[in-house]
Amino acid sequence: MAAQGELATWVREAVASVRVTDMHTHLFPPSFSALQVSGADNVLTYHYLIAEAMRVGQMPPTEFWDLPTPLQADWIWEQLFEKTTPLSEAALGVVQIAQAFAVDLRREKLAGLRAKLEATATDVYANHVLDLAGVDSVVMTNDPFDEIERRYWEQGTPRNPRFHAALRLDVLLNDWPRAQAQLSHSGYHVGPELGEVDMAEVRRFLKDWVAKIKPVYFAFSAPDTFAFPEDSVRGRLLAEAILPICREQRLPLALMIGVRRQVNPSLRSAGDSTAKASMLPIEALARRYPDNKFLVTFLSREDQHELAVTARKFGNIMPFGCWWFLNTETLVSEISNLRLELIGPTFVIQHSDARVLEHVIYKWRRARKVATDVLTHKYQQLQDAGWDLTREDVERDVKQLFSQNFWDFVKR
Ligand code: RAT
Ligand code: ZN
Repeated sequence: MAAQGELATWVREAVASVRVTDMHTHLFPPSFSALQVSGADNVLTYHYLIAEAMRVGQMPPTEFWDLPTPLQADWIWEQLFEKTTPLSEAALGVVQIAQAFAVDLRREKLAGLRAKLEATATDVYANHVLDLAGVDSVVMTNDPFDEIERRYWEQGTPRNPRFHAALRLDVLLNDWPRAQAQLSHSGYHVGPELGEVDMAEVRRFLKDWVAKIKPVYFAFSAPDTFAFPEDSVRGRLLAEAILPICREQRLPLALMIGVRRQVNPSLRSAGDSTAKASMLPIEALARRYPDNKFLVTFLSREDQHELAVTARKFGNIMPFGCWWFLNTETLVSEISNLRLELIGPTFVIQHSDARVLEHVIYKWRRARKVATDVLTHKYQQLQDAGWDLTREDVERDVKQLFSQNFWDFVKR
């Protein structure tokens, strides 16, 4: 039996050294140069920080959007690091990125960060940043309806093997007129009616993209009003195209539910919000399609308990991460505790949602800190109950939570 200090050391060391699979990001490899995002100005103009800076400064959003990126970064710096103290999760994150690059942000300011971070990343730099974060590999968000991105895939652009693909189907499921126009343009014969023949063409499109990018899963985000089954374009596309192809290709479908897009359009990328959604569609999907696998995350805090309970009922549901507005120290701690209490270590503890390469540094540092606290407490209870815990147990659990559960589910 470990002494208390020893137990805490086991957990701290296991969590500090585990090689993470970051299963949902918006990162691209350096070879996708027009899409790859890194460097100080991009760190500062993260949409999480734009929303926060707008609360401090008085600039009308239209004026802000007209500025070139370096001036936007300067303005955000002034609001969040000079006029106020960077206490929010995202602002603290900037300070932690700076610390990882040995920049004393208070003294060297934004110029210091600009000097150390690479705005045009090479593979050497990307690998260095991932290593600093202890991230073994990341999963991208790959949109087949994005003109620029499509070109990279069609040219067979080689990529850093630490970047895995995921096929993101928001346009297909949330904006059928646009998807239909683009599918037709790319040689798939789909009319607006979505009859049998059109559906077969959508399936052909999905299979072509599986062959092209070899995704580890399909994904889409949906509003709080998401319903299933449903006699709608989305409901039919899911039932007749996406789920059958996922089954055939043995790919999970990731559902990200509860985002209210553009509640304040003037904030553009920072204008989305959250609302509680229903668990019934997830229950229906898992029950009706036992041969499909579902990676599931919800954006509202209120949905987290129901999700954990639903995962108890269906082994084909894998809850993942604490998404977006939930990725705060308080809520990750609460949600991770709740999940451990209801389903043990059988979930994916976190994903970063990094949009800028350097984000992985602070997002994973935060995730590790919270996980260390939560797990130490749980293991202590277990030991107090007389369970002879070993260091190997701790290492196995940590590996499962930070990487293995995801891969086992993908490969199941
Ligand atoms: O977390 C974010 O950065 C959001 O803007 C979204 O990208 C969200 O994570 C999504 O994948 O839709
Ligand atoms: Zn995301």
